[in-house]
Amino acid sequence: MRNPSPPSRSRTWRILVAGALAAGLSGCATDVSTGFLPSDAGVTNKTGELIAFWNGSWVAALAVGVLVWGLMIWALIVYRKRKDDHELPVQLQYHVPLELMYTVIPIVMVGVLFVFSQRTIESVQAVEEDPDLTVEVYGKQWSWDFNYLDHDVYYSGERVQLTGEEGVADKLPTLYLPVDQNVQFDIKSRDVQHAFWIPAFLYKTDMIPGRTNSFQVVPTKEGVYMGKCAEMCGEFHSEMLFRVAVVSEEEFEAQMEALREAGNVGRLGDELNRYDSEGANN
Ligand SMILES: [Cu+2]
Repeated sequence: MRNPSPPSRSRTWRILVAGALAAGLSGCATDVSTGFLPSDAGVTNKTGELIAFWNGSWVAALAVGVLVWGLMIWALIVYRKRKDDHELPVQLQYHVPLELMYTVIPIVMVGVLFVFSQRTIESVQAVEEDPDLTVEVYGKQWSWDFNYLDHDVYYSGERVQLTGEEGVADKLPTLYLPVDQNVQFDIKSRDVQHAFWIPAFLYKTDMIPGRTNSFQVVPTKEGVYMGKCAEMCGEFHSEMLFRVAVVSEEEFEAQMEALREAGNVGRLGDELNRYDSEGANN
């Protein structure tokens, strides 16, 4: 006699399937057009092409997947072992045309992906001679220093303490950027390796002691975005957070003025680094 499966197991399955469906559907509801990236095409001058590249890669991968799965399923069904069939099927090892085909096709596919990747990287990494603004960012265990070089003012962040209380987000170090201006970032570290990441900008770069990594971006949409360290950098790595406020030019100038009035004049440079010129940590 067949044992019916216990009701608890079928219920578990139903819950799992419903959960997966709900997650899938709510995911679809957020934004398929951005490929579920935490951004949209208008956030910076570069998010549009990054999203297009991401989505294009998914479409290409899915097309290849469907073709391969289709061929596999077709072969499984058509060439399955039938009753009274005890002979080996035709063996095709050392079939040169076939082997050439499955060598050449993947090379062509990787080549196409390479060309599109290279084009996108070149465009995203492109820098102009004369940025509108230069911000020097230092990562430090476990916060951030922002030097607004053109205004000769600075902001020195402190570690966020995630105590579970409300209102922590309001106290995060905030990086102010004027909308529609080309900002150059000079990215550095005071101690160990960190990574400067603004998910909504779809851009992340390493902060390496003794090195400066630069990039430029034009934020094109006012708003407040989250930033974080994306390189495990010690005990309080998870509290190395900041906010990015993309504001109007007037608001930006007012914030620079506020820093000046608070006495934050000048630049917090390499003299505050924790390693010496040989790169050894002090
Ligand atoms: Cu860090």
